[in-house]
Amino acid sequence: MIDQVSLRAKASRVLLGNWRGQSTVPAGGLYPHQWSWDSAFIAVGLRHLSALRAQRELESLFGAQWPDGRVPHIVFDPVTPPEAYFPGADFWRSAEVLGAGRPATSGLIQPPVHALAAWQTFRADPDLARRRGFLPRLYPRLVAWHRYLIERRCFGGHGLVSIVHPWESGMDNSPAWDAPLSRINPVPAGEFQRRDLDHAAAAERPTAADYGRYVRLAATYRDHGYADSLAVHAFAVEDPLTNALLAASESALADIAAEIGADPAAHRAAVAELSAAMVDVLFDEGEGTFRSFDVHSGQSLGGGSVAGIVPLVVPGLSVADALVKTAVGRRFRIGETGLPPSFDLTDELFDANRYWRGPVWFNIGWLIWRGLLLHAAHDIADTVRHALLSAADTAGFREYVNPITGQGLGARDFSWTAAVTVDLLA
Ligand code: 9WN
Repeated sequence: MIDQVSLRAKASRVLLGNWRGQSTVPAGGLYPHQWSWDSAFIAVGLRHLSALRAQRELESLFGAQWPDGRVPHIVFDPVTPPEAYFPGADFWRSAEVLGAGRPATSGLIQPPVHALAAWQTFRADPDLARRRGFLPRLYPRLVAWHRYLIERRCFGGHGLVSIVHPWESGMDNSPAWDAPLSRINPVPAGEFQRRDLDHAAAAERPTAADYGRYVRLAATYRDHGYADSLAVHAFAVEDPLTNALLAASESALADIAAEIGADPAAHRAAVAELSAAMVDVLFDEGEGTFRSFDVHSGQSLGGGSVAGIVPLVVPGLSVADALVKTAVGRRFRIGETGLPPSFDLTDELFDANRYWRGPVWFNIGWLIWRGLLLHAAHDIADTVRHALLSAADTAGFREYVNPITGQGLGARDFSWTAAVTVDLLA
């Protein structure tokens, strides 16, 4: 039996403890800056504790938006020592592209869940949001962000967004990326110094070979001035998670547009177009899941990734029933455990402790919970909700947990684990 009052108090302490004045760090030691999709999930939880802070969380992130519309995946805290995280601001050198006087950032992106978070944040306190002009100020920035994705990242000709680095997927070392990554020549481990292993066990993090390839891809992008073209990007993948969150965020943008007196029609049309393209190009009917599409090889990737069932968050998705069936089937067992593993439990690549190759992540659990509710799978949604709350409580707001034993893994006092907890309790 969960003590909801005490769990909320504990989660609030974590979330407020990671607040740094204008935004929240994902976790003090391992991730001492602002991360893009973390801030969105954080805002969803923070809105119940302080609607003002939740608005600021998103405003500070969009304050670092690039002129081309991209929202960088990391916004560096200028007072945190450079050696606290690798790759830091000195690696990305954003000032060389943006000029001086702007926040130092990375040049990659992360999944576009921000409009969804902005709409939820607005709804927590509409009066405050209206007084502060929260949505009228954020809306054009959200539109520019989505436009960057649609206009600059559609490499496959399918009307779908490509990610150009595993870090952009948010699911860094998912087995789904093994094939495209294997073509990348890794930077030798001696040429850079990882900092993550100062804070988390090596067996719970990406391997040295993964990191060498991450660094190669990021350095190549940087050395081309963060230009987006297939000639620059050796890794270009249409990922169901990114595209599903874009569709869900376009739906939220339609609500935002209606609230501020703009025309929501284009956003509604975008939801329909994106979800039709996803079903057409990425849906694997036989497996009942979405796969990624590798633009360079023309191959489908990663049928075992939980990213394939996250499109449940898309309103009106035509194949939602098939996804629910997959979610409760033997590969994910969500109906029994309530805890979505990040990779197919029956696949030989499943690794219960290693980052995005098996463990349960709370932001993904939250998205699936929302998706199940959206498609009227209320009982399963309730099982997921209870299991997430209990796992967050037992493990102590860890970054991820082992899907079989529930053992806590990765960072401690992880912000989005706490944020999701607060939202699930609301
Ligand atoms: C690289 C901050 C981020 C999350 C990602 C997660 C992890 C970073 C890292 O931490 O990635 O962006 O250093 O491993 O994979 O989803 O946003 O919490």
